[in-house]
Amino acid sequence: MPRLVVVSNRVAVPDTSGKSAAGGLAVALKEAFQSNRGLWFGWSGKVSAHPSATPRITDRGRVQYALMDLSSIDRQEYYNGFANRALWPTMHYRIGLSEFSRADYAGYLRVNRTFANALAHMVEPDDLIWVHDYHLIPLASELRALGVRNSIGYFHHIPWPAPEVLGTLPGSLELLRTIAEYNLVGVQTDRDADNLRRGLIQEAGASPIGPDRVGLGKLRTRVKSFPIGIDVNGFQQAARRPGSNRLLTQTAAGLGSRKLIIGVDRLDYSKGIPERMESFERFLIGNPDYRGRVTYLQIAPTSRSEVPEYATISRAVNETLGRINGSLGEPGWVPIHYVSNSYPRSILAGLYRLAQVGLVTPMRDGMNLVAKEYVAAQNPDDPGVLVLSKFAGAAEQMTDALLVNPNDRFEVAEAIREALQMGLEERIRRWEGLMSALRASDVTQWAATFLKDLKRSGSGAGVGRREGQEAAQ
Ligand code: ADQ
Repeated sequence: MPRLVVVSNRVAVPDTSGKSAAGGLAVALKEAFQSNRGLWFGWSGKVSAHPSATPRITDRGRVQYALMDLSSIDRQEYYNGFANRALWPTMHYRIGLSEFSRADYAGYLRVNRTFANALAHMVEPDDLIWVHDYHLIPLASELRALGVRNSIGYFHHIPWPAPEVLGTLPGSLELLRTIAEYNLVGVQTDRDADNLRRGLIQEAGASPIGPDRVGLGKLRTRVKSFPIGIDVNGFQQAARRPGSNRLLTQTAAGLGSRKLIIGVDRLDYSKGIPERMESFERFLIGNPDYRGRVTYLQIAPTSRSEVPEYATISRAVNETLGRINGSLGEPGWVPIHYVSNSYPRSILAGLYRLAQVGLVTPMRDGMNLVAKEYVAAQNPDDPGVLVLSKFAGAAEQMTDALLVNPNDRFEVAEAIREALQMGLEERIRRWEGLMSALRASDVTQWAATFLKDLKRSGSGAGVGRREGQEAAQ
């Protein structure tokens, strides 16, 4: 079995008892790491005045964790800057929010080169290398320049936009050329795969080779969708025996005969939280008999607080929340409850199960795991209804949800009404359809399928390397 080398911006190191970290990727890789030796490489999340050029190694059983610190300028330019102020908004079709700076872009390329230099020394000839997400698009190109011939795959967790949108970002042509250095590129949906292939062909001059391969010079790359899933059984079990905490017990006790609508998101403008609150407001205005009979709980932990656009969305959420609760609330009833903490999976699962409606209305999302978690957590005999944005990647598989355009407050308000009034028979029929979609691609299968395809996508020797380039090893 070849060793599996995973590279991601952040690394989930298990604690000393060997207990796995809870993140989605950690769960996805658990099985892969059980059958293969493994190395997981990435940023420690820490800033240091003099970061070392070599990683700190932590051994946990068969897996080594290799962590790099960043300087504060690296964090600013690579992470807060190009990745989160330029790439993130552009990839989410928000070109008006994209802030490009040459210094940030140079920092992004510099950190990718630093990571490649550190990783290249650790790579063994048969290793299978799997790189994750938009922070690290140029990594394969930097590794190839150092003579690394291994099979290298990349999975893109966020949307890949149409070429007309990506093309607005300076540097995007270079990114397209560097992505062609991967043997396999995975995206969340067929639409993303189509967008990326079109970008490679129309902008970077690649030629199509069969349905999912393109050639650029001597490089051959497969571009395919691998919709990410969740740990379906784990979530179901957690929902049957939820943990206990104040939010869960107070929410359950405070509801009485009221119905619950739930939203759970990182606080991010791509998630459409103020727009969702306005849709709920529209629903209450159009259906006054529901006032006092339904509560909307929004859980949204703060994220990326150093990036200015995230302070703006935080203000927008607070203003919208205050306005709606002020104008529509009544003594003894607050329409929207808002909390900004993170909660363990067992608590989230319990909250999902309490809610008659899961309101998942991002303006744009790579996949959206909350939609899947909400469905998995439902009581099969009395399931709630998922209202899902058609701009979430999850909508491609979850066609039994009530699919909505999150920009249309009236349409979302109408879907909320339909969800709250839906009869048991239809709820069960839709939920069963959604569960079979979830089971068809759970997170362990997702990782296994990607790795199987990566193994088949070429050894890397002579494939995916620049013309005339000599191997350094
Ligand atoms: P995210 O943008 O973070 O992920 P999402 O897919 O919804 O979006 O995943 C969020 C995860 O965080 C879920 O597992 C959720 O349970 C958890 N979470 C949210 N709020 C929480 C809270 N208060 N406490 C604890 N946990 C909380 C990116 C892309 C997505 C893509 C994923 C995976 O933006 O489109 O689905 O990666 O590829």
